[in-house]
Amino acid sequence: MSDMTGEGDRLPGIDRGPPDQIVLHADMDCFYAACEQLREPALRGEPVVVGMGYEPDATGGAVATASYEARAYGVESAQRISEALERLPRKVDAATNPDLDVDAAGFYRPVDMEYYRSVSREVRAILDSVADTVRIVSIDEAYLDITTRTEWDTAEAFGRELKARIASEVGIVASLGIAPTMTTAKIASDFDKPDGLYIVPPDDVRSFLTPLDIELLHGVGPKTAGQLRGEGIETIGDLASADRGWILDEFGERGEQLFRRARGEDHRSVTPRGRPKSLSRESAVGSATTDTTLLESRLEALAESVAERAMNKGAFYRTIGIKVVTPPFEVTTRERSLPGPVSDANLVQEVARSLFEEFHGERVRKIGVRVSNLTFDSAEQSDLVDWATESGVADETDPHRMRAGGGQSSLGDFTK
Ligand code: TTP
Ligand code: MG
Repeated sequence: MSDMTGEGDRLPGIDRGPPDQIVLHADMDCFYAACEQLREPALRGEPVVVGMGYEPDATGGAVATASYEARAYGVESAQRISEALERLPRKVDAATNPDLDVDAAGFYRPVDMEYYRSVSREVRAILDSVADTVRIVSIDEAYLDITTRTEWDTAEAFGRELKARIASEVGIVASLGIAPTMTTAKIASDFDKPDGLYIVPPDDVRSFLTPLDIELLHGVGPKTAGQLRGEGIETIGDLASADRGWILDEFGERGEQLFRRARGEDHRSVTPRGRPKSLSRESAVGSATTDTTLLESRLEALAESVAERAMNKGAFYRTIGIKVVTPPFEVTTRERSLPGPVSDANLVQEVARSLFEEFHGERVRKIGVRVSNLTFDSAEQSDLVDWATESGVADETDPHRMRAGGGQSSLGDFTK
């Protein structure tokens, strides 16, 4: 489900994400190979392949990554080692085999995760020091919220300085993208790789995205790309100007999300991993139904499941909401805030049922439950019991249609 909060006051077509957000996406160049070159300076500037199974007696194995010098020979991540060796023989083999050219050979090294993790931690310490919030995505990739740390005019200098710090204090190269949204920042960090630094100020987002291949859009894998290409949609711009109704028919709610992202709209803000802004569960009912009993029991199960997830994460919530989808794709959300943070499955069920009352009799094809306004400190839990009768209860029912792209996506396709 998407982020339901604070979105009702923006006009269509001019919203580019949370106001004034500056997002930096960092992705290290050929990370494992860069680590090997850091540890073994003789490898710098050389073709280096990191992987398993290249020893003479080994049979299987794949390339984890290759230095850019090795990529020039056609070696790439996920390739079979046997294929990599055909393109780029090992130096040690070339030295003793007169049929091989030692100048067109490379260094092969096994994967050493422990070492790469230690390098990653050094990079993270620098990232933490220059950002308000850092979301770690993988061992070599992170999003930074740098909104209060720079301005658009100084973003490039900020990026240059960060790259220089990572190079001098750790000794590896980071490619950076800076943009008003996470989607665009990620594309930007890849755009100028290796040793990249690419800034996309708010006014340039649409023109930056328009000519790019559809597959560069976050959430579009090879399968979706194939489907889109079959319809003549090759670029992000093609998708942005495609017929919205057709996209919804073809891809459902996910289509709505992709359509918005293609148009440069992405409401996610950078949150640290493991500390989501909301937790949600939703479920489609076979074919749309008006059966209140069935829908309520579905809603209760979802409420219980969300409450359990929150409890497992040690999260307390102050806001409980529901999402109701009526055919074809009309999404409505309602939510209610409590005076203080709680963790109580019965309460989630009770509020969800009460919010659902206004939909009794409507045909519904999908429903969802969401808790938000999360806190993770148990000391903050309110001991409030009968919240509903307290005078401080606010009903923050949100009449606006839910927007795609925020918070916890039930589609799970934006963590690619
Ligand atoms: P990536 O950032 O995708 O790749 P990279 O850092 O090697 O190269 P670049 O960013 O310059 O394009 O992945 C980070 C690390 O994850 C990579 O160094 C090795 C590992 N990895 C694998 O083990 N298998 C894979 O298929 C991929 C893509 C990466
Ligand atoms: Mg990388």
